[in-house]
Amino acid sequence: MHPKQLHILAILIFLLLIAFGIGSWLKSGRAEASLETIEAVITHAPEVPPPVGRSKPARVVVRLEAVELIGELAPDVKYEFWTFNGRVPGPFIRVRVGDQVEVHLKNSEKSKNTHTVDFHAVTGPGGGANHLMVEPGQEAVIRFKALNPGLYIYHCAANPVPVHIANGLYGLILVEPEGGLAPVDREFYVMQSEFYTEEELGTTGLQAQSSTKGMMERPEYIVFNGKVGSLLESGALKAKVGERVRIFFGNIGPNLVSSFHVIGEIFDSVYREGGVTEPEHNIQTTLVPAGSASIVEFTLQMPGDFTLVDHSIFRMMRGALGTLHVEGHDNPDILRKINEKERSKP
Ligand SMILES: [Cu+2]
Repeated sequence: MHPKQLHILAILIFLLLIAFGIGSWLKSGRAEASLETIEAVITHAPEVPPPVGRSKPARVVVRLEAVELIGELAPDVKYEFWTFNGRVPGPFIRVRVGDQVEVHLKNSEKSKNTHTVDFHAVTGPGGGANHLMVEPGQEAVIRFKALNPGLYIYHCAANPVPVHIANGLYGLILVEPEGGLAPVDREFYVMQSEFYTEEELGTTGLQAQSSTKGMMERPEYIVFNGKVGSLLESGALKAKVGERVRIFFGNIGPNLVSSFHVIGEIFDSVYREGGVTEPEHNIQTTLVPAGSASIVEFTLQMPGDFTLVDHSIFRMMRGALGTLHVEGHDNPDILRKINEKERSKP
């Protein structure tokens, strides 16, 4: 080939490559722009947002605010919580695989500390935490693509990370698989965590956070949904005989592994460590690592009170105790007390 022809050929290839590059750039831009924008429905524990119900990905806007406030850790026991949206745990976020999640993190102007979010559902350095680091009164925004379905933890990751987690900055995000999860009658959001205070368990008044006890892994309080008794009495979870229940159970730690168990129930299905592929069946107690989550499902056959515990059972004395109150018809074929006459004789 003549050198001049070669030259022209090279220019042509170069132009083609540019055209192709611009084309695919425009295409990806169009794909991003064509996504419907939706404001996320977010809920506080034990409420769960409704299923996503979308067959296509969307851009989902999630608004979080880091707020430091004094609240109740146990009756007459106060603690300065660091929260997302004023509550511990933070809101439940529900999206679907392929969604583009746009997270707006505001740090309240009343805050004294820098905060951020590390989403375990994010693929990328720091789970987004580097981009979301915000000073009091500031706001930062990220967009991430939900690549992997599952139930994930999110938590603050500002320095010192263990203290920001220990003070209450965590929550759960569910990334639904294609087609969503199987429908159930009731869904609940329960999250276990520890609190490390200078003063002993039950000391009244405002408690000081203790990093020394945190490092020794010696919590004073181990609770469900941010405080002792949050799921007891008027806070009990409620359902009816015949209903199928799903519990999204998170364990942030910061140190302890949870042996999650519901007294008097067997989990028909457990999606271990939050993976929403094939569940395990007929599980009595499921191990939930610190910084992980599990989805458990069961159908209610009996009325009464079913107790949620961490089966490292002394922890119930530190607060890890909840109730699922079930109403409906009795089922004596499954369980009943029998009288003297009915007893089988040897
Ligand atoms: Cu923080």
